[in-house]
Amino acid sequence: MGKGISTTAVHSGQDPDPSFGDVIPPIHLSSTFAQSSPGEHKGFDYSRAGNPTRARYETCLAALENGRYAFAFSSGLAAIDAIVRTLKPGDQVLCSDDVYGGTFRLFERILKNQQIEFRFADLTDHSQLEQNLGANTRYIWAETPTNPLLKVIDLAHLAKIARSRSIKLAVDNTFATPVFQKPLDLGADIVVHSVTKYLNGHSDVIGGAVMTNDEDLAEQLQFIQFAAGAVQAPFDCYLAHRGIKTLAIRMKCHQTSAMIVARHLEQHKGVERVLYPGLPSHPQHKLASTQMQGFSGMLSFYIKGDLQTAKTFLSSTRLFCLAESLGGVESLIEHPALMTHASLPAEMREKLGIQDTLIRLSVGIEDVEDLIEDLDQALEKANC
Ligand code: P1T
Repeated sequence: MGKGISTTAVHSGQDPDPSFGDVIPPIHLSSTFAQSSPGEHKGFDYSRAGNPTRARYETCLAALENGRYAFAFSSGLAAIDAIVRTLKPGDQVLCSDDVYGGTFRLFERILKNQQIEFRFADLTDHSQLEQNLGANTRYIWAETPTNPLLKVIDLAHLAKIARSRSIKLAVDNTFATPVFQKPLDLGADIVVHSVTKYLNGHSDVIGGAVMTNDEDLAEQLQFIQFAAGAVQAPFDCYLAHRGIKTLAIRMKCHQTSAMIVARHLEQHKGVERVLYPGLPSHPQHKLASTQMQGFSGMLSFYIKGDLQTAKTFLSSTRLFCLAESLGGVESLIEHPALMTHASLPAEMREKLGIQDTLIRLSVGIEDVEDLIEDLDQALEKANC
């Protein structure tokens, strides 16, 4: 098999089916599998434990991230939850301060009650990283680029610090995707994805995935997947596996258009500041240019004005759909403070810079001239 990511995406886990030679393997919807005598079967006994459609898809997921193991979960948050379930009471996680609001909510409102301590720090600042490591830190948890502020964190540095202290490094690679960033190659122990986003790419599946090369972690994750049961259903595995085939070409289009949109907004009189790792004005642009092979399709910006200006703008776009989520072929727009990051305490949002004028775009694969025209007419309506 070829080593390029497009080849992997199209072929991995997609050998023709042996029964009739289907080039697209059939979907195995069965919840259970016949046994010839107790414990004797053809490799699958019950679909929570394993399913042929899921197994093919997991083969592809692992290959995309250069991992040996992958596990498919029913959502990105279920995948994140499974990773933290490898910890025990008293253990600590040091997490990047800017993460998806739902990740913060899961950590602080559910897993914290199980006596797991979460610390949040700006991991772009290496002194904050060192200061916040404790004797019981078991995971460093990084989203990069972060959601929604697009901060870029130095994964090779984190991996070095983590390794020197026998801490595991977990990276949420949802925004970058393996097309633009491969955390395991940079020294991470675990990669997690909200498959709901770019991997599936068509806004019609909720899913999550965990990839690793660590045999011990893989054994624990497989057990948690089986025993806790938040597995991805076969039909959703099929859809996500199908979506992945076009991942590389979609990502190239997302990033080309996002760069054009970012440059356009940066010179617009109605825009205060644009956050996009591909812009030279981005504080970690240099790091992003070496750590990533592309800058992806997510960008945020501060609109000039106040909450009302932002609301008018958000209600005025026609192509950009006002909705949570990201990474689909269609462009989405949202207001982090009132939508995806509403679960963060107001002081934390303020401190981070998730203000009322912050707007996040997921730039889709439509014609970029149409996208710009849409943003311009909405900015005009908002009196910018
Ligand atoms: O929605 P779910 O599949 O459970 O994935 C959670 C998740 C995990 N990690 C990152 C970086 C994410 O962005 C998300 C989900 N994010 C959104 C729904 C959003 O609009 O930002």
